[in-house]
Amino acid sequence: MSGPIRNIVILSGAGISAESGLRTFRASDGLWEDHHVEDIATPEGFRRDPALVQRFYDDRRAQVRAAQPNPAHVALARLDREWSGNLLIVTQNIDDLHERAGAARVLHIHGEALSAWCTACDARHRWNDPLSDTPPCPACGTTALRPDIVWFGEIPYRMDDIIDAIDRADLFVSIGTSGAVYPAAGFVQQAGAAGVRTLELNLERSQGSQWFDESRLGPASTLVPQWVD
Ligand code: BJW
Repeated sequence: MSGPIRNIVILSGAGISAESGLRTFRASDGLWEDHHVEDIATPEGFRRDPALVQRFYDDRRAQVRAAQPNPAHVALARLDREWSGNLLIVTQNIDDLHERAGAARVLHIHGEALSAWCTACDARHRWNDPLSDTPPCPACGTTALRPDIVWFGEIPYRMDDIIDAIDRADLFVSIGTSGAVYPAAGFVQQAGAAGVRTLELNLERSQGSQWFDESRLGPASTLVPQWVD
């Protein structure tokens, strides 16, 4: 790509929230360590043992609420406020730290911890409380609420909007993600094929590192403010 940058797509992952005290997935002390991923993060696991999955996400909701945005979230929020071109933060994270730092143009491809989805009437509700209490859906009264999370085998949210934004971008920046989970892991290749410049900011090289034009390695709380400045 050459010429001025107007349109930016940012992909964030668990690494951007690590310094806010939220565990990543694939570290040695990662989130799945105490559980089999297929028991927690699949629709089949939820059908087998809904109480286990609801308790896991009740805990995650509490952790998210206790965490605070770090300098990486704050820097992206400033970029979002000040950038007059198109900008989209596609986050794989279910926390709301981008929004609490002040970013508005955020899309949660894997859902949100603080949202509940009623599988009976399809309503979504802002949710702070435990779902393991089997509360009724405020819209239809049935007890069919589940975490509003995209599990393995489910279709990530807003894929068409994301694909369009990447195709129109001048710059694609990936922050704090291992590149292990598709389709998000494939966005860099889509960007490259569309002639979009690609940059990764991560603690270590991600699985798709070879697809990026440039990789900067270090903690997000340092690299992201440096890049935004
Ligand atoms: C730091 C740092 C610091 C640490 N500073 N950095 C192709 C091939 C093979 C399989 C598939 C395929 N396509 C699809 C699949 C199946 C599957 C998949 O990808 N499996 C793989 C395991 C191979 N994908 C799916 O099932 C997806 N659905 C799907 O594909 O539907 C079909 C379809 C798609 C599109 C159109 C039409 C149809 C759904 C995936 C759902 C993922 N859900 C989860 C859990 C839910 C949320 C939750 O509970 O929180 O999402 S899994 C989990 O992984 C979570 C994360 O969002 C996601 C990504 O993890 P992330 O963010 O990268 O975290 P880590 O821990 O892996 O990495 C952290 C990184 O940060 C590391 O690199 C660190 O070094 C770094 N770091 N500290 C900077 N301070």
